[in-house]
Amino acid sequence: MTIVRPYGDTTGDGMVQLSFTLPVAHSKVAEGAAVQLANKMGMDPALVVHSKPMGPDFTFFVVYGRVNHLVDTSKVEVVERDYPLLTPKEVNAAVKRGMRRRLVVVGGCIGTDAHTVGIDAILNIKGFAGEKGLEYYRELKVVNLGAQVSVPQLVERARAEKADAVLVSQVITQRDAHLLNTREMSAAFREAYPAERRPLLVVGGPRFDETMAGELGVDRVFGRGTTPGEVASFLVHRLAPAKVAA
Ligand code: B12
Repeated sequence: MTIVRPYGDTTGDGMVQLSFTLPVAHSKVAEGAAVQLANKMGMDPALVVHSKPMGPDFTFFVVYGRVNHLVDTSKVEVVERDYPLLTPKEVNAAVKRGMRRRLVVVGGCIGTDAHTVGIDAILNIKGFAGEKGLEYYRELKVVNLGAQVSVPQLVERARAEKADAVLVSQVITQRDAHLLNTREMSAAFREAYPAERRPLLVVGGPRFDETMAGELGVDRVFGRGTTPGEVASFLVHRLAPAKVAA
């Protein structure tokens, strides 16, 4: 069974819920406009189940309704994890054997982005979702540059620290800032380093498409819900691979 439909009240009834804001003052007309939009998007019938003024000139809506579209799960393209998940102990052992020195990670939020909670979840010792962050790993040296790091600053620090991997977080996606900043960052590293010496480039954030690594010029993209263990395992997989199995 690879063909599925959304589920609301009964299996396969096609019911979905959608939220959005229109630049229209809260009114009956605004609600009608919301239904019209939902209809044009293929929801029929569509019911406004929540509407709330967002200041005097905008309205936020939640619309519930039926779509007729089918989804074929056999045609879905995703990035599956193609490396084993290791424990901190296994990561440390692999780095020690494979690199014979600590693996250096430089991380931060670039551009004007000040959302540090995500990168801290990965790097800080306290970690995320019950897992310790990369600072906890004895064989990893972590340099967390924090928020609003410029690309030149990041490149300079990566060089100074002899970084093996550079971890960048981008949470703000307004006007595709996350994509533009990531492309700028990866181009700067390609210019600053000979290909074989360039550090591994990793970006993460809640609204990245994980299939876009190649397009963005980075080695891996991590999306929402990423845990530090996944990142540490990936770093070892790419930087000390042969030794993982040893
Ligand atoms: C907390 C927060 C803030 C705090 C940030 C505090 C801080 N020190 O980080 C403050 C109040 C400062 C803030 C400010 C702003 N914010 Co804000 N903020 C949020 C909020 C509520 C939560 C973000 C968060 O902490 N998530 C928790 C972490 C753990 O999740 P995460 O970031 O997704 O990280 C995980 C993964 O994505 C991944 N990951 C992330 N980074 C990386 C990096 C690597 C290398 C890897 C491997 C993985 C990885 O791993 C993490 C763990 O799983 C979100 C809304 C939301 N609910 O998400 C809005 C939100 C991100 N903010 C938003 C906005 C608009 C702003 C402001 C512009 C508001 C304003 N007008 O001033 C400013 C911008 C400031 C700036 N210069 O960046 C918008 C962004 C919209 C958009 N399309 O870009 C959001 C989505 C709210 C909204 N719905 O409008 N914000």
